[in-house]
Amino acid sequence: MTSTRTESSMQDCIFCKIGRGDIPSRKIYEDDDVLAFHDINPKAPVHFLIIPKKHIASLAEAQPEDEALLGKMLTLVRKLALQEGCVNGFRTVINTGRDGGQEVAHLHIHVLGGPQPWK
Ligand code: IU
Repeated sequence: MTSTRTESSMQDCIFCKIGRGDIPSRKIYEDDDVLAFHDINPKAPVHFLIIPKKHIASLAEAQPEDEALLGKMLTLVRKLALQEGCVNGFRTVINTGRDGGQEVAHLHIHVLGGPQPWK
């Protein structure tokens, strides 16, 4: 992808806008690299998303230089799941591409939890 295309994707990308704070979200965690916020259409009692602030379209687009960022996001899963009360476990999902059911073209980790039944 050329830098021009990357820049236009970032301008249009709804999760980039959420990451910049241009669109409000129910944040549960933020630092310079990462934002976590409640999913607008929760599929479980707890359902939040962890996104990189950097525009990465999907897991399939992640590059070797993103390794530390991906590790940070995965490490945050447990910490934030516990913070949100998922003491008996949680589910993590990363939908990737059209056949993976990805609807928003900005990498995100779904974290779902809370007392069953919900699955
Ligand atoms: P998917 O993995 O791309 O299919 O999931 C996208 C998720 O993003 C989905 O669960 C939406 O409810 C959620 N979402 C959101 O939380 N806020 C938004 O403004 C939009 C989508 I657009």
